[in-house]
Amino acid sequence: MKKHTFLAIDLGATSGRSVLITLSHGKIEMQELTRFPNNMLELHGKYYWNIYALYQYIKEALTLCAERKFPLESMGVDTWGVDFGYIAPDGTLLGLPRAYRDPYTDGVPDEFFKKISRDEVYRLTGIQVLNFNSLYQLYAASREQFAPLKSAARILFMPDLISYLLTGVEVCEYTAASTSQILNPVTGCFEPSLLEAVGIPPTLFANPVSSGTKVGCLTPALAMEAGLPQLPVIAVAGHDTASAVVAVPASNPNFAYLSSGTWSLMGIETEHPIINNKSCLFNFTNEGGIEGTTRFLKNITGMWLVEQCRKEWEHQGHTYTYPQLVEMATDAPSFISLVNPDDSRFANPRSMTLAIADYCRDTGQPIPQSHSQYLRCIFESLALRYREVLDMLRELAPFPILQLHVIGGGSQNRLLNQFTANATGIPLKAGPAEATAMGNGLVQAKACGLVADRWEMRRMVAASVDLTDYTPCDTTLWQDAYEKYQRVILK
Ligand code: LRH
Repeated sequence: MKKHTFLAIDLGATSGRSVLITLSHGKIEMQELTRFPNNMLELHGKYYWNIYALYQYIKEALTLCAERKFPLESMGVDTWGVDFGYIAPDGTLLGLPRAYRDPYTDGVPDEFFKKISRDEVYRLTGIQVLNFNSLYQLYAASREQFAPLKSAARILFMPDLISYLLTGVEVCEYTAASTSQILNPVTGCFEPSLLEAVGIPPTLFANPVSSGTKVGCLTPALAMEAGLPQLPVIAVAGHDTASAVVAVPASNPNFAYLSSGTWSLMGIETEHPIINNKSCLFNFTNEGGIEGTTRFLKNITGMWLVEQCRKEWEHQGHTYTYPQLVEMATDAPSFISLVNPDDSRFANPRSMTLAIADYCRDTGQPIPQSHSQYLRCIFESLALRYREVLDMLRELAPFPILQLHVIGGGSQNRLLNQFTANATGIPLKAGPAEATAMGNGLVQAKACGLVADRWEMRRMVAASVDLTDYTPCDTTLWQDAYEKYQRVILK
């Protein structure tokens, strides 16, 4: 097989990167080209994404590709879920997309359920209720009379919006659209009754297309400025978690994954959506995967807790690398204080350390006394929450779960991996850390006929990266800790 090279643009809610993915002789090579920050922008009490800055960073990556003469076959963009931008009838982008941590959706789901009940919304969409889902953002925007919504002719989800800036072509890619809670996973279409309840016309959304569809080519002006030919842009699995799941190095379906980044997404891949009373009660979601699969999963607040503490400490003059943070936690005493990572006070607090301290005080536990103790508390609590969610998943899964794959940046955290294996009692395989960018590149490879399906992609991933196995140990200690955790979260 000759070499084939693809450009993956992977945008997360705290940083973005451009990565070169090269396939040759059944193996994948990766080269990170650029990495750049992605920060929410507060403007007059509203929170936005600076999409113009993101566009600029992507342009710089394209220019670099031209300068270094990389023989790109195509490019693709994946981003975090749920957010979107508004496009005017003449094609103009109507300002900056709102950021999902903008508190404009606080309490909005309950308002919306007065129009259509929570159970009915879940029955129609199979999507977990999170106040920031696009459905509630649109309802909040409509109640706010948000001007861009009033003037919009089209709504584009983040990956599609970036692809639109690059090509001038509007598409609606399925995996990204599936996170909105407006799409019906059984019909594959936007749900008219939900759109009506929000008070917006169905024409605002294009019909969803599957991952791997060609969007178009770079606009002539952009291609010329970057010094590239008119590169094809592929609608990859636009939702970053969907791209990550593509690159789970599994050889059979009996696995669960934990995509570990700012969020921890724990779930399984299924042939059909699972929508029943229990999945509704446990608030599990049925997001779209590639090849018609369902990503049946649950959001868990992940490295966000660490990222926010780290930022705070940096402002106070203490800068730590990730490996340092892990080392600090390793040396701290175990099981002093535990928190529920998904407690709402951790969603967007002014100070994460104060929020953790408050939680410990309110639940009658010692307040962490050092940075190391905060970190230990976070990592142990995450592992215990993973156990809780994996137990729910085992109840809901149509097959036995025999292996947990931890993928994404968080899979490099050896301490947390061991804690997770101990807490869940399941064999754990860690890697690849750059699953999202790999999945992005692999869907491009499939679009040009180089790979047959996701199982071939996964074989290639397994053959190309170093994976680390973790075997559960100290299980009695962790069982006791889990019982303590359960008492704490009930307080
Ligand atoms: C992870 C993620 C997750 C969504 C959240 C908004 O990056 O895409 O799957 O729920 O961001």
